Amino acid sequence: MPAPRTVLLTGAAGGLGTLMRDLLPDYGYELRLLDLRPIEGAPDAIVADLADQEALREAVRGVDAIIHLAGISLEAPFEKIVKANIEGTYHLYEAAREEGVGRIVFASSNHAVGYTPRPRGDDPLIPIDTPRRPDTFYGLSKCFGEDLAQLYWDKHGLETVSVRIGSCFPEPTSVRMLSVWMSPADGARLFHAALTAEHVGHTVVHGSSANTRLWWDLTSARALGYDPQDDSEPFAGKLIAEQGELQDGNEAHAYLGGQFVTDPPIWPY
Ligand code: NAI
Ligand code: 15L
Repeated sequence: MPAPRTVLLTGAAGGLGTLMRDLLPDYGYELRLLDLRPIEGAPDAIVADLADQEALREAVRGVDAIIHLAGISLEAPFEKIVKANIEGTYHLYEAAREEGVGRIVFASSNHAVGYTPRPRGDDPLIPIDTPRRPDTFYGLSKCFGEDLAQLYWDKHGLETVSVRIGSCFPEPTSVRMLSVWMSPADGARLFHAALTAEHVGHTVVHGSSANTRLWWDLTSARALGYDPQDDSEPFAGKLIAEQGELQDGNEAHAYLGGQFVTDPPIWPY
């Protein structure tokens, strides 16, 4: 597959979308932007809801690949999750199939497997084929997205890399994040690898930097050519001094999904 150049970035107004709008052009991509919300300084961005099938079909026409970030990114009532993340992702895949787009990079999440106990001591890293254990309706919608991706590969030959993103923010802000943080620069490296690796079929990868306190296995991401350069460890001293170490008896510290297991942040809209 030749390296894709024109890439539709859905969710381009969001936190991760904003970071990637800055970073991905350096890899030679021409980005077409889409979001429910207008983007300041980007008058050409497509303002559309994932429910609008006509708009999606037009948006994907002629692109080489799609990075699909749009959707509800926190916990929400089931009905809202169904509309944005389940039906919305289905509409995007249908548009891509109809317009012959060859590859999608799907923003899955650690919360698809959020009830997986975090490794302690000498426990092995969480493998990529760990059983699904969603911690929220939000995590459940990411399980759906991964299965949809598998179906569209098996049935239609549309390739996907599903990236189970840990926490991609400019800096880690909690002790848990020290283990799952993906620096924005490593995020761009991983998306670039996912867009350019050959013959990915449907591949699921963990998305994080090469953190000293890593909880999960990065082998399938590295197999795409991803070579993470960052580590959260320089942030550890300050965060641990402020928040303390993760505690054995605390349920919010017991699982990969952290606080999503006990008290998930709620989508505000
Ligand atoms: P965000 O909430 O900042 O951005 C999501 C964007 O999607 C927003 O700009 C919103 O307007 C747009 N959107 C929501 N519903 C839409 C709809 N129906 N139609 C069109 N656009 C819609 O989230 P963030 O942090 O940028 O995450 C991006 C993606 O990556 C999300 O799918 C999230 O689930 C996933 N992810 C992010 C992680 C992170 O650390 N930032 C971790 C794991 C997964
Ligand atoms: C996610 O899936 C969320 O979209 C993001 O906002 C963070 O909460 C992240 O997971 C996390 O687990 O830190």
